[in-house]
Amino acid sequence: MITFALSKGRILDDTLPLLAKANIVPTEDLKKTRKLIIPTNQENVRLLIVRATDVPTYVQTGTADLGIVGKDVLAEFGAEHLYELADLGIAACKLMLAKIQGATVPAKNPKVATKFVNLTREYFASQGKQADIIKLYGSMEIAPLVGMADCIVDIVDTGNTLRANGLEPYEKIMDVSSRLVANKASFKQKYTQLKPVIDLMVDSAED
Ligand code: PRT
Ligand code: MG
Repeated sequence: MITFALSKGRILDDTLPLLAKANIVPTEDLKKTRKLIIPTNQENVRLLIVRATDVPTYVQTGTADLGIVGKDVLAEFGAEHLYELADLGIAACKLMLAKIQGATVPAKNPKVATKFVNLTREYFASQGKQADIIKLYGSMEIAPLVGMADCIVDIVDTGNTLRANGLEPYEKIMDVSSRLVANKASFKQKYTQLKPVIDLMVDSAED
């Protein structure tokens, strides 16, 4: 059995065509079903539909052999625990520092709200700076508006969400796209089964 961990939302939409090119087609309409373990047309391939931030955990524990996850989530989790097999180029965006339009962020110990605590700490440390990091689980944009933080670290795509909240990006931390990852033991033990699936997905991602 090959088990894939995938997250609903934007990654899934871009992943289904890649799976289809590897001749892996879910037996249920993922837009409609409430099932979280989804069989496919291939008897030995199934999909687990999990939270985006939980994909690395499913793969690291070997519950899933393969997963597709944003580089942001992977880097925050600690990419060294998994094999990062390929950049699929899907769900592209940027991890950025953002602040209130026209505001200045204190040079010393700014208060930074984010769900990417590790990446934020590493980014400030790489610049020889410290930050007071405030962990949030979503809607980071609110934090500067209500005076809880000087700035935020969040994913930016079009920039519309920042603009709609009177914020602006000012430093890019990293470019993000989704990665195909594998459990280290599975990759070795199931190599002959996994190899063709990985190759087909990577080839179709490059097209
Ligand atoms: O929803 P849940 O808490 O389960 O997890 P999630 O919100 O992290 O999952 P999901 O499916 O929304 O995102 C999964 C992955 O998609 C992320 O880990 C990123 O790698 C990638 N991705 C690509 C994005 C975006 N684009 C994106 N625009 N993830 C989030 N956003 C959000 C962002 O957080 C912000 O609220 O969209 C808003 C910004 O978009 P713009 O276009 O207004 O700039
Ligand atoms: Mg979401």
